[in-house]
Amino acid sequence: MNVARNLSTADFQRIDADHHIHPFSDTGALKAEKSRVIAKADGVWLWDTDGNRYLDGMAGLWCTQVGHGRREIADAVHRQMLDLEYYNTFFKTTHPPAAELAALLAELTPEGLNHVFFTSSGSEANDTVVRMVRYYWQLQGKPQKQVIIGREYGYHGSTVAACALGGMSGMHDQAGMLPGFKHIVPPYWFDFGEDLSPEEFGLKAARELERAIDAIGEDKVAAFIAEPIQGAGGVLIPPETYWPEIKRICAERDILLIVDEVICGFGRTGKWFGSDTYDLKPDLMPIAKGVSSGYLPIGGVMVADRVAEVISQKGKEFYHGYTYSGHPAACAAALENLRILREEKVVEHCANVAAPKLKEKWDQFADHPLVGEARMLGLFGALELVPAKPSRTDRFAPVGEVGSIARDISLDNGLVMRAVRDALIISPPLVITPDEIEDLVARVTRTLDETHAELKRQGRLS
Ligand code: PXG
Repeated sequence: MNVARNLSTADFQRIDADHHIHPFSDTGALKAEKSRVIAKADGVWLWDTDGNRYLDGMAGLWCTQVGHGRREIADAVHRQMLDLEYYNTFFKTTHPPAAELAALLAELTPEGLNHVFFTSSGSEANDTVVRMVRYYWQLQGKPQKQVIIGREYGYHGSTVAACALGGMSGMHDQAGMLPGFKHIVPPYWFDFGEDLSPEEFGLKAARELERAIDAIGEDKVAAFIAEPIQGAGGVLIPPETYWPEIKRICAERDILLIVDEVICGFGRTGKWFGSDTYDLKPDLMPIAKGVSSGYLPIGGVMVADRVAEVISQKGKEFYHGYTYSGHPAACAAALENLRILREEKVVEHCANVAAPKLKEKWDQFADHPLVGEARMLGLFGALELVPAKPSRTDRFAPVGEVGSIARDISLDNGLVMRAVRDALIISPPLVITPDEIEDLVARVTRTLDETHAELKRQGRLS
């Protein structure tokens, strides 16, 4: 594996620690800890440079819908690069893959979303959202409508505007908060529900939007942004009452609805989009990740006809764009990935085979002494780790330590899960087979048992 450059795992770890600043990582701690060096992947499996094999329970980073190592995508990108490796889409120019992908996305995304602005990532998509929303309201003669309301624990990316849209307080503390953004409570019953039923809490959380609009003034509020299910925030599946109430409020108020489908899109919820699962009609819909299964970086903003028409009929030049908007090779990767999703009926496999099987097993984890809640929809879920049951208020302190311990034990068991606070998160490739699900579940079981034993040893459990 390392023959080409003749470097050992230790060499990679050393040059990486010396020169590479990693995203969302504690650089100092990482130097001491040594990174895993992932060198190969196929299907749901990853291998590191020492030949250890891991089941990729996070689909890369919530993106590898069709699994790793699909030669057809590599071949499509290779062919495209030989024809046209790069040209821009500015100044009255297009190229075949960008045009084709735009039309295909119009076909696949929910009704009424027939236009796309291409970006290279979800963060760029959400920066585009901020620019587009403000431009839209200017064109509507309401330039004072600028405030965008999001949610605590929302994640919309890491550029400056996307960070402000999101509700991660640690990020705001480092980045500084921009004016014009507001966050309301997330529909996270397990942590915020107090003594309400999930249904009562869903209504209460949704009505915070109404209260926020009133407090800020409807004439100043441009839009509400939300993920159908909050991913990086901890796979927060809203109570059933939540989205209908949000829809009612958005319909009654003069604001746009932005549905961030960067994680939920392209099959994760068992339908093509989270908007299909919750019957949402977004005005703007950022996408990324699953559109290319992560094979090459590409994202975009799907724009509803009613917004696109205002921009094209009332607008002039929209001063916005990225060098790589609609990059030909990235579009080719997306086109081939979408062909696979459709022709191999990957979303149907997720909905009818993989998700029901994983959910049946996942629900049983709720009986484990360490698990306060096991939640799952489509092919993503979370296990809330708690010191005592059935309490939802008694949590480990400091928050996050136990999650990290469990995540590390999971890796030792050859399963990549992610820890969010003290929840373990899973989001495997959508093509995962029933046998691989059995394997995954066995590794989760071992991880929970070993974490339980380790916490007892540390005296964190009575
Ligand atoms: N929106 C959502 C809903 C996301 O989850 C972005 C936008 C930004 O996309 P880019 O492509 O700019 O990263 C995301 C990204 C994690 C994790 O640890 C999650 C994301 C990215 C990195 C880490 O859960 N989501």
